Amino acid sequence: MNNTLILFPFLKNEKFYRQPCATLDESVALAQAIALTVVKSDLIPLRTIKAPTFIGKGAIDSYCSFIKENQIDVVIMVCRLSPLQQRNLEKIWQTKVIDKTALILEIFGQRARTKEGALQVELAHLTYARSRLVRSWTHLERQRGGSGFLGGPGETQIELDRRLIDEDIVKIKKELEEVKKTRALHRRARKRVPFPVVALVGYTNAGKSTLFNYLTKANVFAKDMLFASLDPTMRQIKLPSGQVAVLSDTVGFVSDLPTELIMAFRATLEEVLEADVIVHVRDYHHPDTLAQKKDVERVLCDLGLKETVENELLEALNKIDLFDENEKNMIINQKKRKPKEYPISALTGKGVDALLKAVEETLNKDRKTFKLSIPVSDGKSLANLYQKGQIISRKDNEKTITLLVRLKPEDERLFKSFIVYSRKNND
Ligand SMILES: Nc1nc2c(ncn2[C@@H]2O[C@H](COP(=O)(O)OP(=O)(O)O)[C@@H](O)[C@H]2O)c(=O)[nH]1
Ligand SMILES: [Mg+2]
Repeated sequence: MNNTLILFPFLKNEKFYRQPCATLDESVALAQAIALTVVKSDLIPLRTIKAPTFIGKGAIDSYCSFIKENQIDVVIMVCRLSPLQQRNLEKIWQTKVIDKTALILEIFGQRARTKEGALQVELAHLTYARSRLVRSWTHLERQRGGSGFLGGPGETQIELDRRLIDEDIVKIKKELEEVKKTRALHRRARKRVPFPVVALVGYTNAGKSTLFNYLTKANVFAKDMLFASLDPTMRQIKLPSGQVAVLSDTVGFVSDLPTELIMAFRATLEEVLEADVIVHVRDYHHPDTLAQKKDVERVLCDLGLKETVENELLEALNKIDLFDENEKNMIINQKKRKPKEYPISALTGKGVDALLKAVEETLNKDRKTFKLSIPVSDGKSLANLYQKGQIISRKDNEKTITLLVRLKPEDERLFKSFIVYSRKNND
């Protein structure tokens, strides 16, 4: 139902900031982020852009039979198509064709977790639809109870007249104003997740989902449930000492993000403001890895996380397996390595333990250490303690269990009656 062909047409003579294959890889990761099955992805070098169809007739024809044989449901053109080009390609290929902006809009639409995020995405979508006069893709359609994601060509086309769009835009802008006014309130209300949140941020294709899967696979919780069914990008994990946290895979940064999507992107990323620890997953093997790092940090700072970026952002230098032995050793042993950088391979799991340990340490930075004595019979409090705190040691006596544990200040009162003594963390 969602077989996808991805094509990246680029001008041969144009100097590119990024390597075309890196852009293509990124687009594949983008498509996978909304569970499309990428059957094939190709670069299409162009001498010129053809006004009616963007790419030339030769290239178009060469995909006709492929699209048919592989039952391609959607072709993603990694470029900006005019409505006419899009329509013409759909006519020739007899399948749905979308461009990069529409793909990203779809991802943002699925990933917006806050009211503000959803509204910003809606606004970007309307603006996009308006700029193309009448074209729209799935986002609006679903809201209107249409046939849903990626139906057959033709049927997903909705004609929205410009006046209607304008009315919607005005309405949404008003709502946005309202939401912004009460933003802090909303945030506080949402802070109900009973466990600390660890957010993975970084560029698309850096390996966030691979790391997410690696970490959650080893941690299948019988009652993972709060989120699993609702939201595949949030899962419970167990940290090395047994403490429970929620891992959140955030929406990825995108190279050359279309400017009209910037606001929507930031609003969608705002969930990181609620994280207790942020892990910046970097594709350390990517030629632009430094530029990407700066980009991510700048956006985080803009979101109000300057303090975090400077003091406690953890960096996962991912894809370490792609370096040869010498390089790898150099990276791992680098003397000047900042304490917050952790070379890992999300694919093989190398280095992930050290990263997790750092996550736990960061999380517990401002916790106090307590010595507690809990009656053996009070299994409930004990279980609660294991979820809330970081257990340092445990000694089982006949009637009581004595534990050294780190707790957040706000959880202290829960275990007040069991406290033998407490001390500030000095590690
Ligand atoms: N060699 C290697 N490839 C990786 C590693 N982590 C992720 N990848 C690959 O990078 C691509 C993008 O990964 P993904 O997790 O989807 O990135 P995301 O967009 O940040 O979620 C996939 O093809 C992964 O298999 C790694 O540690 N080593
Ligand atoms: Mg991903």
